[in-house]
Amino acid sequence: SRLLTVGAAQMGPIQRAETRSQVVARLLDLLHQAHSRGCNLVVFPELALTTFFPRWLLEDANELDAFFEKSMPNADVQPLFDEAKRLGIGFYLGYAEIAEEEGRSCRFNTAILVAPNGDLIGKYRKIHLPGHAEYEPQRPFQHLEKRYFEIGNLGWPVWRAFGGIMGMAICNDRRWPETFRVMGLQGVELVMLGYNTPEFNAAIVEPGYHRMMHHYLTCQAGAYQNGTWVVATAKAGVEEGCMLIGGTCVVAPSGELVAVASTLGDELLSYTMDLDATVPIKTSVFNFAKHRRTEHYGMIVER
Ligand code: CDT
Repeated sequence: SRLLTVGAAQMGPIQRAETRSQVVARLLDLLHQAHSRGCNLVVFPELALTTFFPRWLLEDANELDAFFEKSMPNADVQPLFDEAKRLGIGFYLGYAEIAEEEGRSCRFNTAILVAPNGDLIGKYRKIHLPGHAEYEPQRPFQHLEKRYFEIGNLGWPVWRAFGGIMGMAICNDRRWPETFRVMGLQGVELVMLGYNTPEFNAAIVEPGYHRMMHHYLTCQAGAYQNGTWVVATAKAGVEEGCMLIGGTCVVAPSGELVAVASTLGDELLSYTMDLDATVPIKTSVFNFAKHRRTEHYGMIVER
């Protein structure tokens, strides 16, 4: 067996007035709980350093830039890197990134994976950006991810770390089977995913319980169909008047939910997983080499 104890560090709401150092203090508290439970790795949420700012139209560039990190780590976040290194815990952290690429400033919705010794293992930039690019007055809350972020340009790599094969995704990515399959084709054994999912979806009329059902459904399907563990970590609760679903969870390669958070606040969920539990699925029903029929899949990338 290859055992790995993972902490899913759910966060309650982050209000707009909360400073980075106040947020980092909360992350440190969750990290200490993870240490006391023997975690090797902690998964923090999407955009874990700020409130979910795409809910507002921000036309002032300085106001918008204040939600982005120009470097990582930076002075505000360094205490998290230092303490995680001291405790020997790796982590996934979601944040808004401004990067200088080919002479221009690009904004991404980003997650990084940091090793227990503090080294950066890898970076992922969100590919499936939900919502819209223009202000929509009929919405009680905007969802302007298509305005504020560029489509991630790093694909879905996997990394050999923590004794297994690690992958990252962010929030809306989980609803797309391609996200999991691209990593599954590379043998992924643990997909880490942070999310901010509002309870109310202005785009369609649906029963409220569908939001949580679709969250579990997609994480469980992605796990099972690729024989991988999934750790999905929410930012939850009422943030600036907008309710974010919780539902932080650990899903086994069988597709079973094996751990679920019980609150809508800061809560450390921990679970000891056996990365070898991926093997029975990967070598039987989803043995890709044996059973995939790629000659019939062309339409998936042609359309
Ligand atoms: N953060 C994020 O990607 N949230 C989306 C909301 C979709 S509704 C516009 C999600 O898929 O949960």
